Amino acid sequence: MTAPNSDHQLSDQQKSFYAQEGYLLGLPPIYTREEMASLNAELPNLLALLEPGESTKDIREWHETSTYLYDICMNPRILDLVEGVLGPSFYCWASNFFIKDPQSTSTVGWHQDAYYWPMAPMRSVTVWLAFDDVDEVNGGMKLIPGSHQGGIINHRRSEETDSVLTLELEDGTDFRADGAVQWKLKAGECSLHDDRAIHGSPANPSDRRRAGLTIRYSATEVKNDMSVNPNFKIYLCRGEDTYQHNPYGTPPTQRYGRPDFKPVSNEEAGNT
Ligand SMILES: O=C(O)CCC(=O)C(=O)O
Repeated sequence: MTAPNSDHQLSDQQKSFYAQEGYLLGLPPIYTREEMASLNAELPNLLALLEPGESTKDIREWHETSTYLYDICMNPRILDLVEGVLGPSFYCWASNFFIKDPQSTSTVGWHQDAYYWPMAPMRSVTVWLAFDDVDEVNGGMKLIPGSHQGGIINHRRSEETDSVLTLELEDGTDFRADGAVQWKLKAGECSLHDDRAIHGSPANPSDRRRAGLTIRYSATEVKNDMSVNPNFKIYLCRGEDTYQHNPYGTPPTQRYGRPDFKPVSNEEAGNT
């Protein structure tokens, strides 16, 4: 057994739980409440860059142009956690807000991230960083433990729902949702989940906002299909990139900025 030498290095027990169940909760906080309050106080500067007709879901890959987000993605406490599941060499390639305002009817349909992403092999992890306290009352995420071991299921089109995703899985037909784990996080805490794990979230009928930032990391062996997601750029976080499969982005220099590309749709961009 190897003992972790920092708060955020995963123990052998946490690594085997992740391998078995496809997620990790109960991790030490990334940010204190005060730090999180100050990050939240900055958020309006980013929201101010949204154009008419856009929503917070359009804040996608803005870590490429905002040190505000890039610094979060490169936080060594987060990288220690990610290294525990991906190994020593990995990169960051995506960040995206999932914000449900109070009384929002918006949902996230059940899905597997890997179904959307034109990337192989499937060795990616999502960090879901809570900007608010998140639980069953304000539309917190749910995940089916062990579902990452069942293979990738064909997703259906979901035009009749309030889901922010266009393709989803159906409870009872494609899988059973009754064993789902409920996400409960305090602001400043995060979770990890496997790119094949089935997850989603209901509406937020409460008076509390539910905001989280997803950050996606992949092992350097993972190659993106540029013909499907031509905007793809990587930022090496740890180790060495001996594969050189993917194009590199340039780290941002300004605090807030937006990239000059616009994905046409989630499906076409290969994003969730
Ligand atoms: O924030 C949510 O409710 C869902 C997030 C999600 O689907 C993801 O992290 O892939």
